Amino acid sequence: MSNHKIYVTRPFLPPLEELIPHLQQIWASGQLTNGGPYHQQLEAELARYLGVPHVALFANATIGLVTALQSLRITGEVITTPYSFVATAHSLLWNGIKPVFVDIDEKTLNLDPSKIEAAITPQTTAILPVHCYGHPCDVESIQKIADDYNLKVIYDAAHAFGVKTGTGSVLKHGDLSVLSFHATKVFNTFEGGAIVCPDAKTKERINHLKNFGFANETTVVATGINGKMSEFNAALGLLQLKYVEQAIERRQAIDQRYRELLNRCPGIQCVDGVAGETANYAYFPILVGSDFPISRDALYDLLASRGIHARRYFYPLISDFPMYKGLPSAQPHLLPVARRMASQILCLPIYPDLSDAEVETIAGIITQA
Ligand code: T4K
Repeated sequence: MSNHKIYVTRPFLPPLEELIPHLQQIWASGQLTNGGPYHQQLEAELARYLGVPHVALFANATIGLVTALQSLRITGEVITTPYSFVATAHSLLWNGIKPVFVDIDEKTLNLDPSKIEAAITPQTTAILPVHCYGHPCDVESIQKIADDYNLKVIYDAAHAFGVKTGTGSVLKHGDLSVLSFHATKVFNTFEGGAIVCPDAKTKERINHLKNFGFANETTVVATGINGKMSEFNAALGLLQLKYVEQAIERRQAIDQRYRELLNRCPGIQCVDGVAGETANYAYFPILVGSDFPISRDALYDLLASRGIHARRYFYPLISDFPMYKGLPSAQPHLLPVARRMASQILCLPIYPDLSDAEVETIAGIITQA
């Protein structure tokens, strides 16, 4: 195993020969992008698979987030989590919006609803929570606060492909949800993303915004951007969709095996999802406590020395990056839980091609550290 690198994730790729007929079709039609047949088919099939009203495909989730905020005309201040990938907060700065960081819940590692109200000011217009690792936020409590204060809710659902709670798809909550189909995600189109829209009118506005603002050949109704997904990426998505259940099943088996091997390891805590959810096993996060024999970073280095590239998602906190750390809400003492989690987190490799033997080796290195 020493010559064989293991990464935190590896993309699931459908058989190459299945892609060829689609490439031939794209070549024959000459329609490469701008809402062609593959784009339309993937939007329809994803809406059906995910159990959501409408899906608007995007070139990636970051442009999707920027556009989602634009489409709802969000301004002023937006409450969000410091414990995420930096794209979450960047989407606010790209819209000239001030991020207001609020601490996270220590069990779910998602925005803590009990701390949101104290951060609301007359400038607050929306909440931008993240379903971190695909574990659902407390959507009911967040919606109640949004209703009480007349705020919009945009979910960064980059990790939450296919996740369901007792009431169906988690993607139906809030005003909009944004998915990522990046190569590292459970469902990938190499690069890609989508906005889940509640109705056709909202989707129409989003379609204009992702196509420079064009409503028709000669009418520009908004300062749109180019956020379109190409036919190639959409064809990849249709192929992925055939195999995604199988890929999630394998992820679940890996998740279960890690838990069996690590659950009794002193100082290691496997981060749990929420009871009753249909999970997607996008990540396998563990917390390395102070009672573990070595530090989180020493464990990260130990694994790396054995060719295993775990990742510290999400360390550093977004609020520690230079463009955010001067904000009043970024002050370290205001975000104690996020800070503790960022110092203890380690995401272990999880992807369909990871073998049982590799999972056992990784767990063995941890338990013997
Ligand atoms: N919101 C949230 C909460 C997010 O997590 C993300 C992205 C976004 C928004 C924005 O979504 P997009 O605009 O990207 O659609 C990766 C991804 O680039 C990023 O999409 C993802 N979140 C983030 C959590 O992880 P890096 O810089 O850690 O990726 P990288 O290139 O180091 O890849 C990690 C490992 O994956 C590599 O060590 C090997 C493996 N890998 C990666 C790529 C790209 C492959 O095996 N093949 C590949 O093609 O950010």
